[in-house]
Amino acid sequence: MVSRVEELTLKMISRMQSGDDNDDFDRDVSDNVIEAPAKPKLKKPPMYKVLLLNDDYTPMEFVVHILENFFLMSREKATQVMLAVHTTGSGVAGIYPQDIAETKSDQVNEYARENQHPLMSKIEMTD
Ligand code: TYC
Repeated sequence: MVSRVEELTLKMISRMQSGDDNDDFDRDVSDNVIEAPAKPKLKKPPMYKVLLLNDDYTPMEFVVHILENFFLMSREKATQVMLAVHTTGSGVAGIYPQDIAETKSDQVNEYARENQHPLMSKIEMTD
């Protein structure tokens, strides 16, 4: 039994030897090619906000310290975000894939507790 690949190989050799043009051969070969899907089906991971919640007792300087050290903000940016949380009740410290957002939020809550401040953070899925 001659396989399809062998059949095409023999056809290619005879075409090459005879100097024929290769249009039919190209069509035969293209029938045997599995094309990649037009769009690779990779989904971007859902992103989560890490929110800081306001309270009446955590010192402003401690919140700024958190934003600088856990969320890598400049002093100026950290102060802006801290004041936004202070005046509105909550604010976004950062946006990350779920596992990173959970870890950051847990680290902030643990660090605040260790330092006897009531500061809390939580995560929320982005829209
Ligand atoms: N409201 C606090 C104060 O007046 C400051 C504060 C800001 C606390 C942001 C928590 O997430 C917070 N000292």
